[in-house]
Amino acid sequence: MRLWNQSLLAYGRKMSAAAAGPEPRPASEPHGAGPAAAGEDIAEQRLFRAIRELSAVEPAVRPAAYDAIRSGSSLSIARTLELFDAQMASRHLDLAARWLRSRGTGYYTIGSAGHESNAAVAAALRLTDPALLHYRSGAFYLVRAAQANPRRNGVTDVLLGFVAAAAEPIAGGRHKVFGHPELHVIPQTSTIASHLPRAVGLAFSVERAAKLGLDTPWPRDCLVVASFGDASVNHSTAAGALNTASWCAYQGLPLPLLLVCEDNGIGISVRTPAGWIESASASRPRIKYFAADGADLAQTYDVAAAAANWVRDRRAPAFLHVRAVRLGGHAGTDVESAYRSPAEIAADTARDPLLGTARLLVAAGALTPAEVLDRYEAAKSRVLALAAQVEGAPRLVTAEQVMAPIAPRRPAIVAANLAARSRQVLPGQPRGWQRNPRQPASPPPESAGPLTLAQAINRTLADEMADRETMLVFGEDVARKGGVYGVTRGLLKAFGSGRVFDSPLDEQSILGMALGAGLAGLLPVPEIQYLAYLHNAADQIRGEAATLSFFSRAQYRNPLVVRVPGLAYQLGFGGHFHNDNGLAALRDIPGLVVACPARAADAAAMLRTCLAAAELDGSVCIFLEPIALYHERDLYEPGDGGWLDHYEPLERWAATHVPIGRGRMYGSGQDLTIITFGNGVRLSMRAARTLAADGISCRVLDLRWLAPLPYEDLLRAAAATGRVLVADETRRTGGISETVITTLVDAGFTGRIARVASQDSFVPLGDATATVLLSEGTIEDAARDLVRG
Ligand SMILES: Cc1ncc(C[n+]2csc(CCOP(=O)(O)OP(=O)(O)O)c2C)c(N)n1
Ligand SMILES: [Mg+2]
Repeated sequence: MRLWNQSLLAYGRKMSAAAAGPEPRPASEPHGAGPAAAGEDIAEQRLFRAIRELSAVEPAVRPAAYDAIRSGSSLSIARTLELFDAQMASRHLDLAARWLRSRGTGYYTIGSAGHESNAAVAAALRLTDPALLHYRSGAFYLVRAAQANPRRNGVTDVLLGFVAAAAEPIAGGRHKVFGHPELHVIPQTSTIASHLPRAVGLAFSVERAAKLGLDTPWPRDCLVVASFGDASVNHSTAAGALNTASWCAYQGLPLPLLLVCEDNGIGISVRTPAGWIESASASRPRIKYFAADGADLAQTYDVAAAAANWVRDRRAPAFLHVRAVRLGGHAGTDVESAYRSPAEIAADTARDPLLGTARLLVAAGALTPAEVLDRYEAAKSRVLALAAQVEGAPRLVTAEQVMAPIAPRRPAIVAANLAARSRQVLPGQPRGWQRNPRQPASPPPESAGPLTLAQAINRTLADEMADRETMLVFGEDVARKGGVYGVTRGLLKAFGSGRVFDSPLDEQSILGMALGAGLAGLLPVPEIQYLAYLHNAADQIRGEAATLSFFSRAQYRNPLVVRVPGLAYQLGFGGHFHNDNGLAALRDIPGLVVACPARAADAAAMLRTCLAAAELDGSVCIFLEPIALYHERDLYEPGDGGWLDHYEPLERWAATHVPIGRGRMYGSGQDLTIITFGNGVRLSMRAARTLAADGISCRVLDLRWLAPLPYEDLLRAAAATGRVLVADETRRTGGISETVITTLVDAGFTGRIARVASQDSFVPLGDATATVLLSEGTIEDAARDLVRG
């Protein structure tokens, strides 16, 4: 034990002299350090000195465990001692992290030192209040772990995270995050504030579920707690989330959300202006502001309890501002002395939450200073003993192990779900859509004649909403207006404002709402009004939705189908933002499903597949709808109705099921395979007809799924003719054709390949549009070159 302390202290000394930069690999460093290092951890020495100097009260009789720690506080002495133990264990976890790092066995050193009063916030809440936590939440986590039944050893959980052990309970060695389903702590990414839109969405959704008579994983009176740092408040994601919380509460929507700002006055090296958090947060409409001194555990507990009661009882948001300090720099690699004066650093020690709690306990006569120090050393021994035990824990060793939870898929179960629904209702019997009391008796869509793409999506949404009671449709203009293109028309009337509603104009909030809804057990189908506007909120897909399963070993999932009208060729409504044809930002996200139906029949089947996959497997799906094809009716000639499809009756849904990653072949031409998707399907089919007149017979493969690509279909289609032309409406750089060709080459295709794509340009207004977009003529020319050239 002594040796560990010494090596740990030596490491602290070494790091204070190290240069700033990425975490060093201490491979060359000897394990352990000499006894000369002992006693050089300055911050700890200052803490010891301050504790020794506390003026001890020696009451004739020790106070009772249930006595208040201080007159007027609702925190008892017994509870203070428990929380003090959690605070100290958290502090020792920070030191253990640095010690493990110094030995090359740990990989994460961002600590909680100075923030340990969040133990009191945890104590003021319930185990079953879902928590989305800041990365300095060690003490909060330990208190939560102790609240569990049976009680968990949170220290071991955190240590396993430091060493990236496969047995770590939440991320299984994939990251160091605070999380555990039994503790209702949902893991967060390192992207500051990115969890706040989800937290707002979760608070909204627990209430919305109750309104709809649906269960969530949490009790009816739960609240959602989300914590974050002071610098994070400046992030536009935080600003958007706070605004949306305010926007909801302002119009009386219930939103039980406790926002906890742990304000240490600095973000890495950038100071937060004095008074800024209070000024920026105390006057937000309908978000009640509370403030507490994090150096004072009793005050923090009392204020946190008041804030929690306020949120729980009123089902309204509150902002709890806890003033903290940051001890030991931003992370183990941070040389704080480069940007803070010694006096500033020393001043923080006086506000050390451990000292504050020691002061409370000594003043109450519950402990003497010597007993505090003994307790501190005992806690250190326990944590370091556990740290030594986890050092050799097995890690993830194969890519398969690492990747297993990215997007677990069970296509057979998805297909069976659709088949079971086919069997549920006999032909001729009313089904969900018609049984819905809000739905005026209307003929089923299959008897309505051939439909456009937009109509088919509309009818499918209605059919699915009727059968899937957890499904919500929301976004900008989707409810009252029924969508900019009418795709959600009639849904509000049929299913009510509890399930179909307009959102504020903030894509991050829309997606965050969806992420929260998914966690609450709902099936969110948000709409992002145009593909161009997905980009300003892309992190909610890339960083949040797509990673949750990965960082939680699939214990948490993000069932999600985001409808995104997009792509180009809109006549009369031009310009880049309504014709964005860039998909690169979606294509590289591990596990993400990107569906792109070109016609009505595929849209209906693929949307059903996405919804079933989201509900059953937690799949994160982007449903990309080519706007230019929404209302298209014809294929070759005006009036031919070649782009319309009949809506399949329910009893044929199993037979017409389109699994994720299956393409669709048109024709059986022998000269050339055109591989395409979206608008390119119609362009290519028209080109193929012209080419046929020239004696070139083509087949056209519609990929339908842009992620994952229909691998088997792709290879089969290419092999069928030995010549492949990729007709890609996205840009040449980063577009779909890059991945199609790479896939074929990787698979050993040795035939001829060429591609035509849109220019690496933004899309201009007016007739100039045609100069940058893939055209039918370009496809024809390239096909002739490929076959004859
Ligand atoms: C979006 C984003 N930008 C930058 C970073 C890098 N970064 C990590 S922590 C941090 C400062 C956060 O400060 P604050 O919110 O005050 O939390 P504290 O570390 O002080 O507790 C920064 C800039 C990040 N993680 N996420
Ligand atoms: Mg800070």
